[in-house]
Amino acid sequence: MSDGNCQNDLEAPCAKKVKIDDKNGHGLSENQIELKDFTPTKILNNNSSKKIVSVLGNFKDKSGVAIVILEKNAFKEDDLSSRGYFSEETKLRTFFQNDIYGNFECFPISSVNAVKTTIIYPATEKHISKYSKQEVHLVLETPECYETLTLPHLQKEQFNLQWVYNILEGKSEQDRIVYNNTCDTEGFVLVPDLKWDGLTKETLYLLAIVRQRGIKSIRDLNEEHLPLLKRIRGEGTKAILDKYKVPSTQLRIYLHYQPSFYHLHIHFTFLQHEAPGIYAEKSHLLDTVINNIEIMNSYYKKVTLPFTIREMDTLFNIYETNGYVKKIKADLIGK
Ligand code: G7M
Repeated sequence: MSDGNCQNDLEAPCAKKVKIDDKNGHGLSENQIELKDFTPTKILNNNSSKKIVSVLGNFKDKSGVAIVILEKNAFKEDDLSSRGYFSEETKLRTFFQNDIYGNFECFPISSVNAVKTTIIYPATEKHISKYSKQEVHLVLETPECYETLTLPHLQKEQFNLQWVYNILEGKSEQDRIVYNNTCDTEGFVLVPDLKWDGLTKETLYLLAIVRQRGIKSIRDLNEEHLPLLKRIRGEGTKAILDKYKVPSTQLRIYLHYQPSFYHLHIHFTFLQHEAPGIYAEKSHLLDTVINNIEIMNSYYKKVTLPFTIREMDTLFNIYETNGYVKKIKADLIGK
C-alpha cells in the first residue's frame, strides 16, 4: 500500500460502496433505479453508427429531468462459444435465404445481450446540451483567447467535479479502482471510465485522475508537473499490463482539450478501440505533452490550441460574439 510518499500501491483499497446520492441528498440511489419508472420525452441523439441513443425524460415521482444513455455493447470474445451466441437457447428468425446466402435476426441468451446504460439524474441544461445532436465548429484558441474568453467562462460555468472528489476521497467507485498512488503531489487514481464495463479488453478505457487539485487542463501544465505526468505514464501502464495484460505499446494515452471536467485526468484506451474524442481536434498524446514541456517549459502557456465547440454551449455564443465562429442561419441554408 502507498504511504503517501509517492510509492506504488498496486493493492487497490476495497472500501464499502457509499451511495453518493443519498449522501448529497439528491439523485438516484442504486436500489431505486427502475427503467419502467422512466418516461421518455425527447430523443436527444440517436447515433446509428456508434449505436448509442440519448433520451431525455422523467422518473416517476421525481422532480427534474433525467438523461438515459443506451449503448449496444461490443462483442466479447468469450461470448462466442456454445455458452454464448452459439447456445441451444439462441433463436434465429429468417429474413431470406438465397443460394449460399442467408440473412437472419439472432436472439441470443440475455446474458450476452446486455445494453450499457448510463443515467444522469438530475440532469442540468449543460448535460442536455452535451448529449444533444448539434452542429460543431473548430476554433483556434490563442493564449489571449484563453485568458479573456475561455478562462472566465470556465471559472463561471463548468461541470460539477463532485464525482471526481468522490473517487479521490474514497466515497465512490472504490471497488473499481485499479491502481492508487496516495501521494499528495504525484499521486493519482486509475479507474475504469464511465463508458467502460471494466471487462472487455477490446474497449478498454481507464482514467488516471490526479490527486493534486487546481490543475484544470493541459493549459496549466509546465515543468513542475513532469514528475507527475511521468509517474502516471509509468505506473499507469504497469498497472494495466499487470491487470489486463495489455502492453503500453497497445495503449493510447492522452488528454482532452477542451476537457469536459477541469480537474486534470488522463485517458488510457486500447489502441484499436475508436473511443469518442480520440481525434486530432481533441486529443493530445501524453508522450507529446511531456515532450513539448521538456522542449519548452511555457509551451502550453504560449501555444495556440484548437478545440471544438458545439452550438448549444454557452462558450459558443462567447466565441461567436467575438467573431471567432460563423454560424450559418437556418433560413440562409439552401438559398
Ligand atoms: O472530456 P474529458 O477529458 O473531461 O473526459 C472526462 C471523462 O470522464 C469521460 O471519458 C467520461 O466518460 C468520464 N466520466 C465522467 N463521469 C461523470 C464519470 C464518473 O462518474 N465516473 C467515471 N469513472 N468516469 C466518469
